[in-house]
Amino acid sequence: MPKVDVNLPLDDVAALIDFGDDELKMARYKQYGTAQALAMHNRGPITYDPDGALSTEILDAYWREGFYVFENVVGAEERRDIEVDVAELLERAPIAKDASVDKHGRPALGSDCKGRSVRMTRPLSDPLGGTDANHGRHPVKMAEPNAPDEAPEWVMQLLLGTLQHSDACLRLYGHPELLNVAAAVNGPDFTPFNEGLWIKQPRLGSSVAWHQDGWTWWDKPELDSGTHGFNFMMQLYGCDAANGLWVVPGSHTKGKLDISDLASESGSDRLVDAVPLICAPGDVAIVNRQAVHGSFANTSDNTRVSVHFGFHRRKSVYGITSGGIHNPVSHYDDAYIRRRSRMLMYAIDARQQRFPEETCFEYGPLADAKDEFRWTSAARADIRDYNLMDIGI
Ligand SMILES: O=C(O)CCC(=O)C(=O)O
Repeated sequence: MPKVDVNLPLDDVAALIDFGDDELKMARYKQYGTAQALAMHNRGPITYDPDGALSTEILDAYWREGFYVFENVVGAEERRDIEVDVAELLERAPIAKDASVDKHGRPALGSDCKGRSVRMTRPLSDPLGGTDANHGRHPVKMAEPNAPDEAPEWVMQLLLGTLQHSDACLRLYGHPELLNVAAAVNGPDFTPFNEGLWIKQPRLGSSVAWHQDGWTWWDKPELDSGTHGFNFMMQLYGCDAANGLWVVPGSHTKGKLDISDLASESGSDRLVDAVPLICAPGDVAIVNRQAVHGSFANTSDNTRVSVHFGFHRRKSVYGITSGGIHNPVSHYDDAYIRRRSRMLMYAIDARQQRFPEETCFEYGPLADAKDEFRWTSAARADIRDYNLMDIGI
């Protein structure tokens, strides 16, 4: 099986990469958080009630905690496809932030995209905390361990518009059981949000400062725990307290929280109530976008590759003018939502071609136009820069 190559000599630097004076506190925090996470009742396979609906227990746990870990969803064969694509994407990463070539001198991944694509970061840094980026939603700076001398100057942290770069990610996007979950959580007329591939390379991966996603509905009377939607996060190699996402359980029910206060009360960026996602390869977490979440610099030996794709309720996006982070500010009318939703149709067809024995998901809103959306070379051209029409709210 090809392995993601991070091009870093590991043995002699292992002992040097840590959180410095805070290393012991960090180690205890990770150990405690892991125990708390594993004691929660929000993990297990995707199961159904006798009437065929997603299990009530799963839905109750998701709405209570703000996240759920679906175990063993993506099998070895599909993970291998994704691994091959991810290895290739990393080979094509720009050699530096805003560079137009990769390390082989070829046009870099994303260099010909009009929409947002690659985010390069300094190893183990926090590029967002304490800045105005993303409507200022990351107020607290995270600890930044020293990078090893051998580290490259830049590492790829995120690729957006993933579905145009990886057929394997496109096929995952059409996963029937996950789309059943999306329908159960957001209603059968659920809509896309956006897609990203998050990569935390060992001893290099940078942090993502604590935040709550969403900016559109916080002050509106209609706000409830699900207004800003959710993300699925498929873990290619699994994840743990060192390289994974942390979530504050229940925080999605509390409206917009003051993250600076949470950090002050905690005495550091180690938020006291947070727990890490603990996943095995092929597990898929569903994480409410309103939950407080973030991830630390990855000082561990383990790579995290998370394939993210998010969905909204139609009523949260229909008729709204929003954007500005993932996509240009746009008005989300019927035509816009329908055009963006074609990605689901292509994904379902691409998946059917690869896994013909599976029963496909029926996406109601575009069921009348199935034949328009076959996954062909013409379709490949049609989805170029599709993420300019992400549905950010
Ligand atoms: O996976 C991560 O480390 C960060 C993901 C995140 O912040 C998000 O999806 O909003």
